Amino acid sequence: MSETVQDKVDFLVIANRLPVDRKIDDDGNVSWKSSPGGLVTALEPVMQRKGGAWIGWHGAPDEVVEPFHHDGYDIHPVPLSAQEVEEYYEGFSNATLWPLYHDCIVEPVFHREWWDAFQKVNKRFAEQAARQASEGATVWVQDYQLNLVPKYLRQMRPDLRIGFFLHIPFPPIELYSRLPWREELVEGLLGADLVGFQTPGAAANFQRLAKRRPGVTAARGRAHTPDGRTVVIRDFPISIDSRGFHELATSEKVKAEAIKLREDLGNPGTIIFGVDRLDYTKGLRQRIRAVGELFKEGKLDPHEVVFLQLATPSRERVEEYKILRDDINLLVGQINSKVGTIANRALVYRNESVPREVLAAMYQVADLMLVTPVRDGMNLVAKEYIACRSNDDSALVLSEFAGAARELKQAYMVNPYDIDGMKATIMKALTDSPKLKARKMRAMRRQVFDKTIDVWADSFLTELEGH
Ligand code: ADQ
Repeated sequence: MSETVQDKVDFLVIANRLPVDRKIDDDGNVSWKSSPGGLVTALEPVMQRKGGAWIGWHGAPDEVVEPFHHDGYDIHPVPLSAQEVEEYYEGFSNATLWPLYHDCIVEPVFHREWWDAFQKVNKRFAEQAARQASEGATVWVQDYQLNLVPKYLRQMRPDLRIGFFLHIPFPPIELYSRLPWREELVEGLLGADLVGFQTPGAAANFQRLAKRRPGVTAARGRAHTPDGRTVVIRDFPISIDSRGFHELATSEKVKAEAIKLREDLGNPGTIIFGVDRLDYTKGLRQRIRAVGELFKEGKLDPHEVVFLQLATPSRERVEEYKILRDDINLLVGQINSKVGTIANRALVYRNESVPREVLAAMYQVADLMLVTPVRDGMNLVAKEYIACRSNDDSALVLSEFAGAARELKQAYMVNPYDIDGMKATIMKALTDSPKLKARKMRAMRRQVFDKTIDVWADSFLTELEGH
């Protein structure tokens, strides 16, 4: 396969971010390393097979980076100015669409100048794809930041096969209707041949909206547009590289890491674990409050039980995220000042991101996993935990508002808004018989190992290419 960047390719992925991170060594040499993520793992082999390209932002503002070849496929960095990062990314994507699509848990912010930037940047991504795609190529657009790309790209290149996948929920019409630019965004997605969602409910919400567009008819997962096209609307629940996670978790290195971790935590009898991006959709406030109360009421003994919560800093320049960070710090401090001792903290909270091996070790030592989002498209953490566990004596507490709840039906389900209910379910998950827990874990493991990330990518692309 050629090592130089190709003029045109048959397969393109467009995502807000590139699948690579820049590394600069001590001598100032620059190299790009694949970022360890499920999407990259799933799509790399497809792109290598088809000779593809990835279009996305490289993560630094006000800088033009030339295209380059990486690990068998091409990378085309799209430049963004600092103002565009503020308005298109932090603004419209993460302070307008993100909260709106997550049931308005926090108030979405509407600014006309953010909308202008959103359109401009989406057009830039579409133009880049239009330049790189060969006749009849397949283009796969990822996520809400690029909501308008299918329509723009269709206008520029009607010959292309265009797929779009939304990684986050799609809200009901009553909430969506607040959006001043709702028509344009629905039209944006209708530019695709295939629009994929995490759950059937999200697909149904979009279908209802599509039907309202003048001249559009939509039923049973198909919308017919006035220009004579058929848009398929369907759910494709995303998953993880289950075998990869399992192999990592059972490697000697991770086993050693797990022993060390357990020691660092004071060799407690039970470890409760949570790991999330520090985001208000993840239900951290509710989860920490519930576990804190169980400690305060003496139902959990801080000499026996440790709650380890990891939260990766995220979107730190968006106001709601700063408020959340401060709230959580306060809550953790309040709990630890009342329960446990200096040597024995009940709640170990780390506001950082950890390498994959460390995360796998944490899943390995966690007797109970808490995944309690107030709304989540899928939630990969729940699936990663199942894939990493070789020990059946463990339990997953899962919010019914995560897309994953549709598949991991044997989890201990909770409504995160119901703190008492969540406390009771946590106690049940800790005290149920090992036999019952083992049965639940086995059923969930079958699910996670059957429906892996490559099954997800293949089924989406098979549907798109058969269009
Ligand atoms: P996210 O909202 O980012 O994804 P999630 O699906 O849980 O949520 O994925 C987070 C990923 O980050 C996981 O792979 C997890 O292991 C990793 N991670 C989190 N905290 C970490 C830490 N402290 N250190 C290291 N790694 C950490 C969006 C949607 C989800 C959807 C995914 C994929 O919001 O609903 O499941 O996309 O479609």
